[in-house]
Amino acid sequence: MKRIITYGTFDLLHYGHINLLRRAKELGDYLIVGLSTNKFNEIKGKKCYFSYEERKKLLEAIRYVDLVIPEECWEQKIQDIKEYKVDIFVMGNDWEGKFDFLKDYCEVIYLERTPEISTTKIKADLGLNKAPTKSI
Ligand code: C2G
Repeated sequence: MKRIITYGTFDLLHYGHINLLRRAKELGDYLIVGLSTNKFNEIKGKKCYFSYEERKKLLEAIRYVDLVIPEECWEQKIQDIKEYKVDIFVMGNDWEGKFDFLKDYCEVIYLERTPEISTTKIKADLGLNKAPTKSI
């Protein structure tokens, strides 16, 4: 049983996220997703549209995802890899090289990012980057 782990915010879930999760799962048999909590997103400087619980529900509905765990800090990855007996750590290549220190604990693979889509682009295209409008 080859166990894979990846991490992210996965806000406004889109096909770029799905492409990543599908290819991550194809590398093994069991995919764990470390989902950034609301608090950790503040540390990452990310303002989420969906709450942690809402984002967790969406991820758990994806056939490629076997387990969702909270990602509360940058430093938990080594502990997670040991605790969940992870064989491969996977991230999109916008993180290329950033997690190479994990090679002491498991294989590290960076997968091609889906170029044309991002949560930021969705928000911009929908004009959601402005201050929230008052509900009428
Ligand atoms: N991703 C992708 N293609 C996109 C958008 C995202 O492949 N068009 C990938 C990212 O490379 C990442 C994953 O989907 O591997 C989740 O992306 P985000 O939710 O933006 O996660 P991020 O904020 O990068 O958080 O400790 C790691 C961090 O939690 C990663």
